[in-house]
Amino acid sequence: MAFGRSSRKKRPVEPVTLKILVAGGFGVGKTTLVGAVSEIRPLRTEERLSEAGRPVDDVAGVEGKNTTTVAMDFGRITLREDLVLYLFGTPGQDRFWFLWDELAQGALGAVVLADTRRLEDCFAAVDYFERRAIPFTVAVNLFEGAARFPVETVRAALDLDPGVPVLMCDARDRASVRDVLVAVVEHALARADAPREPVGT
Ligand SMILES: Nc1nc2c(ncn2[C@@H]2O[C@H](COP(=O)(O)OP(=O)(O)OP(=O)(O)O)[C@@H](O)[C@H]2O)c(=O)[nH]1
Ligand SMILES: [Mg+2]
Repeated sequence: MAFGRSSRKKRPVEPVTLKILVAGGFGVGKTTLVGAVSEIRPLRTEERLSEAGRPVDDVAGVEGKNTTTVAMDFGRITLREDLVLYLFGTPGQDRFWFLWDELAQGALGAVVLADTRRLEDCFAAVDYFERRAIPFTVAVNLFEGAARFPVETVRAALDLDPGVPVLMCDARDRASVRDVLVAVVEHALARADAPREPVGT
């Protein structure tokens, strides 16, 4: 079918922009993940961990860590010419929960980063997205020295719905993080296409 002149001229593509949250427990690698893939210099809101915070800031497993995110990380990645993701990394510590609702506004989906040495740290993020029906993917950040578990073991430990993708990743590695982001977008778009369950079930 002919659509007239407009079909002959190739117009520059306006990319679709999607917002993705990067969540998970304290020190699990959220800021690292955003920094690994962002094609703009990521906006960071890091503050030094202080002596005063020592009783509440548990750095077991990430002893080299000396800063923490106090508001958010922000980065951008072009997945395809017509698809750009804006990444919002959440602060990992409980005292910043009040920021989450603001950050979650308009999010298409989320990555919940997990560390198998302290899996329970990501329970709250999983709960948060389940409750708000925000599609999410769990990405296990493979720290050296952490035990490796099969995906199904992680799924069972987190009591995830069967449809929630679980992936292994290295938050420092661009290609690995990209795979995680593609999985989130695909999962969220598939969920958006699926017929909705009736309210109250
Ligand atoms: N070995 C290893 N270290 C990592 C990996 N990812 C992050 N790190 C290190 O772990 C520490 C914590 O990383 P961050 O990216 O600051 O963690 P975060 O989740 O943003 O932390 P908060 O914002 O404080 O909750 C840093 O010292 C990173 O260099 C990883 O995959 N492997
Ligand atoms: Mg951080």
